[in-house]
Order: sequence, then structure tokens, then C-alpha cells
Amino acid sequence: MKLHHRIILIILLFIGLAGCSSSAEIVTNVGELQFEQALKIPELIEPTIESDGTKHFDLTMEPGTTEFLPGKITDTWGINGSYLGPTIRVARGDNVSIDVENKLGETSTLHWHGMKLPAVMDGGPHQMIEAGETWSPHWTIDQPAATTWYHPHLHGKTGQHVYRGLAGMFIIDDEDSKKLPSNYGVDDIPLIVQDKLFTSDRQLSDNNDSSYGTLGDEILVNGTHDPFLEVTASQVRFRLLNGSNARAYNFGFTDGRSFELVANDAGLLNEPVTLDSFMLSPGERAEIVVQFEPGDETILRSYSGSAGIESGEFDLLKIVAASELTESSPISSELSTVPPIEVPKDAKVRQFNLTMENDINGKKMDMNRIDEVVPAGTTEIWEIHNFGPEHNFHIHDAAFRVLDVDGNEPKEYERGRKDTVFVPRGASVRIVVEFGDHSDTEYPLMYHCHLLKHEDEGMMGQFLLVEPGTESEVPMELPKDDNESHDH
Ligand SMILES: [Cu+2]
Repeated sequence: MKLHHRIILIILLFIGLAGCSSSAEIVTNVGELQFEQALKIPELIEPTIESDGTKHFDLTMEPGTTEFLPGKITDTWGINGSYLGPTIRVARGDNVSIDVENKLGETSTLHWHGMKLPAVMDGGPHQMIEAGETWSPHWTIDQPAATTWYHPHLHGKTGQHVYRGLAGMFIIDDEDSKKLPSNYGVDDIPLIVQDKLFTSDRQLSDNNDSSYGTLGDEILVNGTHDPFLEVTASQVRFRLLNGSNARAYNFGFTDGRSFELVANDAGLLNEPVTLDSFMLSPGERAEIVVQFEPGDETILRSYSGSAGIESGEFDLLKIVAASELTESSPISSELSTVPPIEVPKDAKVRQFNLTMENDINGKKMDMNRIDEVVPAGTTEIWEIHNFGPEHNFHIHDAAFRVLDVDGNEPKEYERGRKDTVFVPRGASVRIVVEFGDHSDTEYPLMYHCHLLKHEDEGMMGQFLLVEPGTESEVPMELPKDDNESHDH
């Protein structure tokens, strides 16, 4: 019976392949997977505690090889391993210090996406780590619980460095978040979703020809191809990160089950929202809590959407519930006590035009140019107007709330605290942005499209956060040689 099924599957596969070659538009892996690889859970890295209580972490960026398919070796990059990096987990109020050693053999950076911190610790394009060197940022965790992440941000090379495997999760806990399932790897599961294009000899293809950048036809979850997960608890929290260069995912389950959305990128929602699907564009995160009955089987699938970066249908992960499940207490109807970001009276409004040329307000990213000067600790309205196909928009050292999309209420799944927002083709998105309170007249922060090809091609701008009232005193040019220092 099993052999019989396999033969049918092989025939179907051949029909599928023939179909694929004639119509490149329909990209899918549905029906091709066996769900035979246990989902890898990135290691939770243990800090060393310094004498003043600071939690210290050591990260090493290094090349390696990874066996995504049995017997097939792929050249990859990783952090403390050959592909992806460990999960860092800290609590609000912690002081952290991190040594990032670069053993890649070329310059890179490591950016803390979603983190509120001084600009010089941000790991953006100005905090370059030369080959063989170590960069040592430190800061105090001062923001609500959130699923953040880290990845390189070297100007012009971010897409390549992330695609080869440099990324990891950075979880922040607080009193609110601990009320949700929090047992890492048991009922609190990270899911880093990435599409990949492999060459015939199973190397990562850097074909970047599409206008969106690399769109793969195979999926890795936490670096696992063909993954399954056995869950042992009746309620499981999944932290989803779209770690792809360009593809967006419309997440849902093949049995149509609903689930509770409990967090957007930058923190918990005030109350859970019951959904049966939601979309994440590159860089966005969401936390969901899914209820299981003993013996349940379902597949987390990405359904094809209308946008170019959403086309294709992909099985992501098969989830099987054990025959006996640990009973979890029901999740509270009050999740976060942090009030939603409000629009201040007389809020400053800034306009950002995303053009067909992949620039912002007619300008390509320039490492020496300051595009905006924002008073630290303030809240502004930013209006993002898309004059081209799909983009998204990410702001460093900031959290925002989506006010409207083309004048309409944002989708139910994007109404919480965020740091990255999808900007549909031709649409205008208005956000109310709460900026960090660290000022710095020397080191800028970034805002950019998180489709990494677009970012690398210059769809990025730089802003300084300065002492309120000093905005007009700040030079809009950075000194040519001083701004690429890495000795902080
Ligand atoms: Cu873009």
C-alpha cells in the first residue's frame, strides 16, 4: 500500500514538474513533502552573568555546511553553527552585552531588528564588523515583551548575508508575556520561515532576477526542510518570523482551525484576536496560540495571495499532537497592559514616497546623508505612499501602530504594536510612530523596505534621533571617514 502510494506520488511529481516548467507562475510544494524531518529548534543560548549582573552572550558568524536533504551538502553561513543562529532570551530591565565575532572572511554587521537601543549599538550599516574582528554592543532592555530578531545589515549585501543563513530570534519577556505558554521548545516554539532556491547540486542559488529579489520554491522552517513537529501541550504558542528575502506568507492550517493571535512584531496585543489566517511580509513577526486535541494532525500552510510576493502555495510544517497532552490553562482575555500608541495633538507628519525606481522620496540610500532629523522620544505620523508594486517599511529603534491603509482600517492581524508593515501595491499606509529616547547626532538609524533586494538597491533612508529642540542645529551630512567606525 505504501509503495503503491509512492509510485502514484512519483507520477504526480513528474506531472507537477512538467507543469511547473511550462508555467513558472504556479510555484508550490504541496503534495511533494513527506514531513520526515523533525523540526529543528534553535538552541537557547545561555548567558554568562557579569559581576554587575549584565547578561553576556557570545555570537560567532561563520561559514559552514548544512545537510538540508539527506546526503546533500550545502554551503551555508550561520551563527554559532552552520545555519541560522541561537535564540537569545532576556527580560525587560536586563542589561545585555554581546560579543559578535566575524569569522566569515568578509565584512558584515549584526542588527537587532525590533530593539529599542542607542543608534551606535543598533548593528546597522554603520556598525561594520571587519573580517576577523569582534564588535561588542551593550544596552538595557527597555521595551515591552516581543519576538525580535537579529540579522546582518551591511549596505548592499544584506540580502546575500541573510540568504546564506545569518539570522536568529531574540525574545524579550515581561510580566505580561509570562502568562502565555513560555516553555521554550515545548509549548513556546519559534518558527523561522524562509523560502530557498537550490541549484541542481543543492547549493543556495543567488538568482536575484525577479524585481522582488530571490523567490524560492522550497521552504525551510528553522533551517529544516520537509519538517514535522510533535506537540505535547494542549495550547502551543508559535512565534512566527518571516525571515525570507522577499516572499510573503498567508498562514493558515489545512484543517481550517482557528487560533488566537496574541502579538504583532513589537509586542503583545491588548487582547487576543481569533483568526484562521494572517499574512506576514519579510521581517514581520506574529505570535499565535493554537489549541490541540490528542492525536490532532494538521499542516501549517501558506495560501496564495494576490500580491506578487504572496503567489504560490506552500506546505510549511506538519504538526502532530501526542496521544496525551499536558493541559494548559486558558489564555487570558487581557494580554498586554501597554496602552496602544496614540496620536499626539499637533503630531508632526512626514511623507515617504516609495517609487518605481526603488528609492524613497526620489533618493537612493547614501551612507553620508541624513534624510530626517527626529526629536528623540517623540511620536509622529509617517505616511508611506507606494507608487510601485509591493513593498514593506521597517523603522529602527521605533514601534508603531497602523492608522489606516488607503483610508481604511488596517487588517485585524496588523492592529497591534509593530516595527514593519506591508505596503500593498499602489497603497498609502499611515502609521503613528513612537521613537526611541536615545539621542545621537553622529550615528543615524535606518528606515527601509525589508524586501532585501530593494533595501540593498537603495530603498533606505537615514534619520538621527536628537535632543528635542536641537533639530535645526544638526548637519545633514556625516563626515566621510568617521561614520564607519566599529570600535564601539
Ligand atoms: Cu520594497
